[in-house]
Amino acid sequence: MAKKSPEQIKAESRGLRGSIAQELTNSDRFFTDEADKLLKFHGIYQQEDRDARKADRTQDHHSMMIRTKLPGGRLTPAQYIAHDEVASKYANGTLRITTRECFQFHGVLKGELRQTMREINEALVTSLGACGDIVRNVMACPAPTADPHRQAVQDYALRLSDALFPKTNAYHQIWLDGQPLIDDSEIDEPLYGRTYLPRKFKIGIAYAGDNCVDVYTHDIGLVALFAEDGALEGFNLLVGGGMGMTHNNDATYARLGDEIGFITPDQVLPVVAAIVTIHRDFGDRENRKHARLKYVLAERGADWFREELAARVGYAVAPLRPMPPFRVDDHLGWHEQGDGRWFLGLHVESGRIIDRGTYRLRSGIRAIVERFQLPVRLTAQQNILLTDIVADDRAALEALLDEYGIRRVENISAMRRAGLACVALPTCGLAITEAERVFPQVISEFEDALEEIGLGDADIAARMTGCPNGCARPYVAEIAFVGRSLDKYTVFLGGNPAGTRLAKPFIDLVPLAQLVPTLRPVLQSYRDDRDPGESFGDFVMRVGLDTLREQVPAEWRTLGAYGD
Ligand code: SRM
Ligand code: SF4
Repeated sequence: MAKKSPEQIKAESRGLRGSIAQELTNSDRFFTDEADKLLKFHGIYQQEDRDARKADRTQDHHSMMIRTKLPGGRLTPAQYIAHDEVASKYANGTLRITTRECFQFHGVLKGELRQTMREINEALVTSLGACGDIVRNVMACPAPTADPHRQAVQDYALRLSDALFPKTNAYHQIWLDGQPLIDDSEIDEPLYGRTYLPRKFKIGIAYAGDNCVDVYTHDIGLVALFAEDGALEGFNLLVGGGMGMTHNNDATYARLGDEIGFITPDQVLPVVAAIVTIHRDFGDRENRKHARLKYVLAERGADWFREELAARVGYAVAPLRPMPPFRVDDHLGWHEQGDGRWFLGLHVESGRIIDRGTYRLRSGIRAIVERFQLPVRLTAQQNILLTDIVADDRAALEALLDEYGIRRVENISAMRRAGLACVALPTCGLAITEAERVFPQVISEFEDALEEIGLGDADIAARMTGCPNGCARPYVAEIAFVGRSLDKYTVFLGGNPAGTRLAKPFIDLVPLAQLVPTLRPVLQSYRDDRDPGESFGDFVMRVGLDTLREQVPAEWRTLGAYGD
């Protein structure tokens, strides 16, 4: 029998049911391909531990990754503790903060999947729509604030999430009721329709001036603008950003969102919903590598898009308003919230909340959240903010950080703070190279090199991904290492610290061990020839990649797939 296309599987799924419930009751350790595709909409990825598979091909190594959906990255103390419990009981004992302010569990066995999902749900957290061809977790700047206007901006993450939530009751029936199956009645998805979206769809909300969510990289970016008295005026609307691409395929590319116009607060929900329908109706349903909204924008143009949007909402959006320049605030360290309380941003290397030797980050955060009952927020840089801390508790909290060996941000280099790495091996089925597991060492090498050449604690944003899909948004970093072939990376340079410019391919097929040594002469040039206050990314673009390429060994200079 011919394999069904993703579109056919969605169309025949009866509101994302397919055969998931039946397959849950069999003794197989894995789901069929069709069920696997639908599971993604429920926030579940079927994976195989690639280390284990390499070591022993005679055994089955399937397990599930579950991604919980946390609009604006927010969790109550009880929700955080529930996540921590699930990580111990059903997953691999770690919690993974994602680049979209969600949590992921890795290593959940199929036989325990339903119970795991129930326990997540009991904490009033869902995973429906965390993955799949649908609107994903809506991100917003997570920094707590007592300013009601800024809070209103953050609340849009929740409001948009609710408004764009799928209507199917399959999630409830499969995971929570646990009935064999179930209700085949026609499900009305007024927004999505029977085939949902052609591809994933992402929304990020930033405050003007703080680009901590990489607002130009989403399908829709909203930039909140405030009047002089602090009131929320509305949002500049950016559409058609995206990072994913494929090596050796020029038809795929990373793209920054187009600046479409300005919308008032009451226009946000209808405009965003209308844009989702534009993707639904115009996104490519034949070729998944060409299905994101960014290709509609790139091919039809921003003017066409404005007209199409106006036709759907009944008015034209106003012209873009001036914005102050962006910078990126990572929100780490101690900050006042404005209501007499404090929040503390803790650095989480590559987002992995884990206990390792005397560094007991997971136990420490759990102990702190439990003892002080602190709400938690996750950041787009894969870090965690402990919030609503009363001043009198600060000393006791600091003592707990010491007890659990948790480093303060003051003791972490600027480069490590700014770095991001995707999950990659061993769980990601698409990884070509390592990322999360090797990135800390790459940063250590940078720290040594910077020290040796006299650049000290230079603030350079580097990111690493195990393939070109771009999960750590590498193409807006000043330096990006993108998995290319076994243990070899394409190096991109020239994003800016504000995250508003795309980096360009610099050198190719560089082995992991050669990444930092190869870039050393470029860092030396930066030391010698930079203008006062000039960032590394700006320096690279001013001097030019061709000039800098002359400084690296000839063997890495051929850009092959990327042309030159
Ligand atoms: Fe991603 C696929 C992990 C953010 C672009 N991404 C995957 C999968 C599910 C692999 C798969 O399809 O089998 C990875 C699971 C790895 C694992 O073992 O956990 C994966 N993506 C992640 C996370 C966990 C990376 C991280 O280290 O934090 C992020 C989860 C975000 C979330 O909570 O929703 C994650 N992925 C991103 C981002 C960044 C963002 O959204 O801000 C991007 C680039 C932005 C974009 O979408 O353009 C991104 N992921 C992709 C793509 C390429 C999409 C494309 O348009 O080409 C894929 C592959 C695909 O969809 O076919 C992918
Ligand atoms: Fe996997 Fe590639 Fe995403 Fe990294 S960038 S998590 S390797 S899909």
